[in-house]
Amino acid sequence: MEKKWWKESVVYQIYPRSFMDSNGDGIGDLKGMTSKLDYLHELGVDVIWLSPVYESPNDDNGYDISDYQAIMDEFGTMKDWEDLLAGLHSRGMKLMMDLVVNHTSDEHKWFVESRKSKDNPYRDYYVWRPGKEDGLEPNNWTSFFSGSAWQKDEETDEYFLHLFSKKQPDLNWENRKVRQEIYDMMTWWLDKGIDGFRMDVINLISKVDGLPSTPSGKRYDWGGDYFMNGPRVHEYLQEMNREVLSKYDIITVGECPGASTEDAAQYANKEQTELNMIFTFEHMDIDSGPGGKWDVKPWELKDLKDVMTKWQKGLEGKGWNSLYLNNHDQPRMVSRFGNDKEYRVESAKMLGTFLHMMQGTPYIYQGEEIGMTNVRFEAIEEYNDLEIHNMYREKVTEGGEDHQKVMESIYVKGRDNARTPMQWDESPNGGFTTGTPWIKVNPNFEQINAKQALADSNSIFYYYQKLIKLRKEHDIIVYGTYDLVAEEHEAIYAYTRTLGDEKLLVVCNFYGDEAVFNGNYSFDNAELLISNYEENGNENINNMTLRAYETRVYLLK
Ligand code: ISL
Ligand code: CA
Repeated sequence: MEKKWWKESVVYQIYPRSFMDSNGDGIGDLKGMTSKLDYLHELGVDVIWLSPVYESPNDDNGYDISDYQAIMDEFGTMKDWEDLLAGLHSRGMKLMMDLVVNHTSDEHKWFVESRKSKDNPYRDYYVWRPGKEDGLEPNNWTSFFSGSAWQKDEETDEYFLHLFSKKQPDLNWENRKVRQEIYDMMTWWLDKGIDGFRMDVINLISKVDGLPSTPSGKRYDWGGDYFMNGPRVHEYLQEMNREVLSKYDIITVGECPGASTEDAAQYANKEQTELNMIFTFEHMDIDSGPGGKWDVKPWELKDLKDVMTKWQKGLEGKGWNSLYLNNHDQPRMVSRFGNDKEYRVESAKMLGTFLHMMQGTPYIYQGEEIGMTNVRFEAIEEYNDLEIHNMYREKVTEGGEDHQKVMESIYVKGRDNARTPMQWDESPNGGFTTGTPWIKVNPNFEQINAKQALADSNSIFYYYQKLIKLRKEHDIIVYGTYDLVAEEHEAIYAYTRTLGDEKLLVVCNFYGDEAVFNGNYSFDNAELLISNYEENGNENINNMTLRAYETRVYLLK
């Protein structure tokens, strides 16, 4: 397999609003990030992915951009951003910027113009349609954030499309001028020295011709089939690749909800005519029932095995995976897939091992490296996320559903679980701010914080440091071929990686009870590369008893 630096890298995602506040206004900022670069360098990560820091009215915390070439005032200045970039580069780290080009903010100058009149030169930058004769929206699609995907604009009496909030109008990618503006903007950032892009919902940019309603006949319905992996998406990405990406040695990852492994093999094809890799969502859906994200059901290990194996094998020799268990849109991984009570440390380390030993580029989300957990706020008002508020309004305020039941679903799935401030130390507000934080700090900050982790040689932090270091020492961790083993085991997820004569055996106990793993491996030498427990004398790799959430990785030669 072809060697690439972005395959050998580990990425760390920063959610700027919640990382570190330098000036006491309660909002994380660029200077705050720069003050923590030594911390990130010590962890050993190679690339920082910054969630959006561009000018934005913050309807969706920066994913609604009003100027792609300016920095949000709350986060600082362009000079602060340049200092951050220089600070990263001087430590040998790289910077990946978020690229949000499926939509802009409705306060972007293009949209301000576009809505003025039907013959405005910017009209066709967005997706405008007249309503139906009966006064209904142009079609029955719902937005990701509840309600119709259309908003009527009084100025011209037409509707515009917004797959996300009504302050996030969708750009019209069919318009060549729109694409050119985006490519020019990307080139401008690349020429400032950035090292790559994470592309927000990039597989939604091409909509099916005619924007048809779904066949269900429902007044509002999920229209994903008409805009996920749409008819011209590969054409657009190949054009972007030719005109921009191929001219730089960068890392690119496309966020692609609803993409199959076949789609991914095209987006992340090994000829590299589109992107380096994509984010899949399939493993993020295993705890959702037929009603979608908020229809919470317990996840099953069998489903996790099926989905992860499908992606590992599905891209083998064809593309490249990205590996993640949480981000700013998802609950905390230790609360979701591990045990955030008595086995918090053990299970966080197990999950990290499980992920980092697979084939693909691992992504760490801020706070994951210290085992931060989900949060339970009493009142709906304590939440900030518009997805949560829109859903609550639709279900409880308007729909009459039970308040407590909906709150329970927020405790499990709400995006704000990931957005509470980074917990740096045991001082008020976890050392995140000297002021009042924009969203409350998780009350467990006195026990769980970076200062505590740095003082404890057995911490999750140092365990992650070791995982990252192992990746640099063993090609097999990056390039080895994946195979699931002990497929039917109900408690253990085990797999091997193979490269030349070497084999890696990764065994993970996903539960709090002891579990036995039986293998049939012949080898001259088995080296324990990493484990989250002290060795216990039971080192026969063909018959091992794993303690609660125990994980072990052996190199067999
Ligand atoms: O968060 C989700 C599940 O609740 C997803 O549906 C998410 O909205 C989707 O993956 C797109 O996410 C990205 O684009 C959104 C933004 O709100 C997210 O933060 C971003 O990651 C719109 O820009
Ligand atoms: Ca600040």
